[in-house]
Amino acid sequence: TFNADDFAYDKYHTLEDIHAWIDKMVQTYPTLASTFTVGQSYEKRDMKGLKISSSKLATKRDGTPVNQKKAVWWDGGIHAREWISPATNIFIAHTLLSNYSKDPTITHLVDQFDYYILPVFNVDGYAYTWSKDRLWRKTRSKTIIPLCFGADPNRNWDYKWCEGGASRDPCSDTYCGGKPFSEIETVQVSKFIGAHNDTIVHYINFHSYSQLWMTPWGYTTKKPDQFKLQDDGSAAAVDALGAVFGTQYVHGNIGATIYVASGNTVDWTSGTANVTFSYAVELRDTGEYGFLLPEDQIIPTGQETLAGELALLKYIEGH
Ligand code: ING
Ligand code: ZN
Repeated sequence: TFNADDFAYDKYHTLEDIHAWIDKMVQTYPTLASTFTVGQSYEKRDMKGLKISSSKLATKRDGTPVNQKKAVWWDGGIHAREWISPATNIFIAHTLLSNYSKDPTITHLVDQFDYYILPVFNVDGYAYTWSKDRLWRKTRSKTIIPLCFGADPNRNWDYKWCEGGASRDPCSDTYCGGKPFSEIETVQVSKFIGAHNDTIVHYINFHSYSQLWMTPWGYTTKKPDQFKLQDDGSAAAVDALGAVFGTQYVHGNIGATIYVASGNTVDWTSGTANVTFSYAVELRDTGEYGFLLPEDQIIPTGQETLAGELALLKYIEGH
């Protein structure tokens, strides 16, 4: 056990420690933080998140209050081995909480939006990377092949499911599952987003690695009608991120920027749930360490990603 401020933000943590950290945040910042769960995983672990919500009303640009706050969803660890993504969500959540009422930009943006943060989406896979196989990616469900486990939770969504850049082979790392939403984890997150899609305007699905800030579509190299509106937000994020330490990110549509990958999370949040500002971010690095990013890069990655995110939130607030 630990106190909120002696949590080692410069280390990677087990799922148990991350869930204990969430509880500690709620105890330390009870007026701002609460827990939520989207349900349990295939192996019955809690999919536990941290909600940040201030009691102040949000305001329009002319200063008049709005009743219904808009909301933001960020998640990490959809792919088990991408450890920097939970760590970055943890760093950002802690910075928002500990700087509320101290830093004017953070205070303003915490008042303007409610935040749902799920640091570890793929809880079973994440536990498996600590216990058995550091480079595991998928969920841990049974498949029709006895020796092959899991589907890719970023190929399992019911939007252009398994049309391209995904595999029907249960032994593949990009296995799309036996049917759309075959995985309990993607079902539960999609239900939560669907139930809140009157308020959620912004989604980020954090991955590593490659240093990319991307928007739909992933199932095709074509761009959606709203591409410019979305990608201008990526440009604002990438500029602010690079200004911190000079880290270079590329932005654009998924299909043209990394590769075609259908049934992915943000195609569904954008195409089905109408979350306009849906992003997929590939954090550090560009391949030197890859998934095994050293712990001394956790805080710098958190700092620069927070700067990018604050710039994007300001952009979204104005659009
Ligand atoms: N890359 C992502 C993957 O799932 C991606 C790239 C992101 C594809 C968003 C589609 C949508 O393959 C990693 N490293 O996981
Ligand atoms: Zn990933």
